[in-house]
Amino acid sequence: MDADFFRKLPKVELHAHINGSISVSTMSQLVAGMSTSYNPDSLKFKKGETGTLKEVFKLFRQIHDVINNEKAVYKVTYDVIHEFAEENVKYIELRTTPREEPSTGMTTISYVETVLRAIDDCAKENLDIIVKLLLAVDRRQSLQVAMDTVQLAVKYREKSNGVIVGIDLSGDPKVGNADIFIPAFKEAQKHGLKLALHLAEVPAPEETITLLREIIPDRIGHGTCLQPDAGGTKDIVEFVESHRIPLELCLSSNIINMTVPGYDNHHFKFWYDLEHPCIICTDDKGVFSTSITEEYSIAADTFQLSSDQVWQLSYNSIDSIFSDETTKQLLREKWKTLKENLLLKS
Ligand code: 6MZ
Repeated sequence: MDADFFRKLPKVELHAHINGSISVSTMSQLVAGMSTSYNPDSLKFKKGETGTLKEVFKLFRQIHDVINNEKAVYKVTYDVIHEFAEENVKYIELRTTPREEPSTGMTTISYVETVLRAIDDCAKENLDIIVKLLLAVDRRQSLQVAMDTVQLAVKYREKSNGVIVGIDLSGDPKVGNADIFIPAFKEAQKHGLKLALHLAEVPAPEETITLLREIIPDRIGHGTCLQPDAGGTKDIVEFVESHRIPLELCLSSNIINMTVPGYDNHHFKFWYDLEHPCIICTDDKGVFSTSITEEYSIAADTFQLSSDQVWQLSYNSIDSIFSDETTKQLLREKWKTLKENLLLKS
């Protein structure tokens, strides 16, 4: 399998934060038009660099300083969708935290409307990619803000004709206690929104088991420390396994921010060997200087996956998307059409 195989492989991306996915090209164009001292190269980790979670989250604050108006939000969203489409991602669920910026007049409402407008404009271009959106709750926020985000998601799901499909919980995993958001997550479930929660990105067994039992999320982001040898517990593993809660796994992100010591040690292996639903994702392709193509290639190299296994990994991800059976069937047909060509050539 060469680089071309991984690029041509049809892919699903289910864990991509919009502002973390910004490419150097987009960032350079945005910075060029601003009176800012930020150098686009300083707003990401270069290949081989690592950093603490504190450093990672400082970068997000700096990126937010640049993406502080609707025009920039539009451009990032629009460019990110095109970049994933170029990598043969056929279905993507982007996620983003509605943000207000009084200095530019941007509100959480105009933020969400802008992201949806960019998604809609891409759809009008007939790119070969289906784009859905999750609205994110940041762990730093209050329950009231989380409730507002759920209300926004409910309102704009209707207005966007179903582009918004769910709610994400993210933010610095070392900050706050996610238990406080349980009423908001229950409200989201009441309205039929799906939940993708960052859980156990760092060891947090009590928070993790409480959220699992109270909410039963539809997917887990990272799940780095679910297993006992990583700071989790047997009960947590049993819960996740018995409920078959899919895991969004972001290999390079975990290595770069040092929550996993090396690719060989990544929990992908633990869950893949259990035949648990595992989805390869990028997290923040811009910040971590990676791509979904590279992440598949790294997974294949590290865990000695054959081309058939890689194809199956990508194909099985379709089962975990937050869309209806018709969309899943459409994607499965697409994968089957593309399969023969891809595997015969490799
Ligand atoms: C937790 C993360 C994250 O929402 O402005 N985010 N949250 N763990 C991670 N692993 C490294 N990577 C990104 O995108 C940036 C926001 O996504 C979340 C953080 O809340 C960050 O501020 P948006 O589009």
